[in-house]
Amino acid sequence: MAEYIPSPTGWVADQVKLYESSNGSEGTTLRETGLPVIIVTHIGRNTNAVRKTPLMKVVDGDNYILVASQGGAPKHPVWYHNLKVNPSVEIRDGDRLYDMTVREVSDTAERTRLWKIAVDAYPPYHEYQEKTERVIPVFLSEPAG
Ligand code: F42
Repeated sequence: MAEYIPSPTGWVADQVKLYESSNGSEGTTLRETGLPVIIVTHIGRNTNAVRKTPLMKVVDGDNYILVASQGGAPKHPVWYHNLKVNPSVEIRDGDRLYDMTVREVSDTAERTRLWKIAVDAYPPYHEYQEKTERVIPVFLSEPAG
C-alpha cells in the first residue's frame, strides 16, 4: 500500500480528513457555496504516493467531469500531471466509492458540451477561464473496467 501524502494546503487537507472520517456526511461542500465536492484519490507521478484532491462534483450520467481550474491560476494544478501519467483513480462521492479511469477531453465538441455542464454546476469556472491564458483542462472520469 503506497503512503498517503496530504495536500500541503491546510484547508484542502482538512476537507479531505473531515470528508473521509465522517464517511461522506461532513465536509462535502465547498465552504460557503454549499455546492457538492468529490474526493479524487490518485497516484503522484514522481513519488508514487497516494494523493487526495477535492474537486467540485460535476456529473454527466454515470461519469464525473473533473475541471483542472485551480482558481484560474496560470499553471495547471499538479494533480493534472499526475492524472495524465496515472489515469486510474478512485472517486468518493458522499459515502460511495468508485474505481474510475480518467481521460483528458481533447475533442472540441465534446469539451464544449462538458464545459457547459461544468459551468452550470459551478459558475465560477467561467471566470477562472476568463482570468487565465491557458485552456483549462477537462477530464472525463468513467467507470473502470
Ligand atoms: N481545484 C481545481 O482545480 N478544480 C476544482 O474544481 C476544485 C474544487 C475544490 C473543492 C474543494 C476544495 O477543498 C478544493 C478544490 N480545489 C479545486 C483545489 C484542489 O483540491 C487542489 O488543491 C488544487 O487544484 C491544487 O492542486 P495541486 O495538485 O497543484 O496541489 C498542490 C497544492 C499540491 O498538493 N502540491 C503538492 C506539493 O507538495 O506541492 C504536490 C502534490 C503532488 O501530486 N506531487 C507529485 C507526486 O509525485 O506526488 C509530483 C508531481 C510533479 O509534477 O512533480
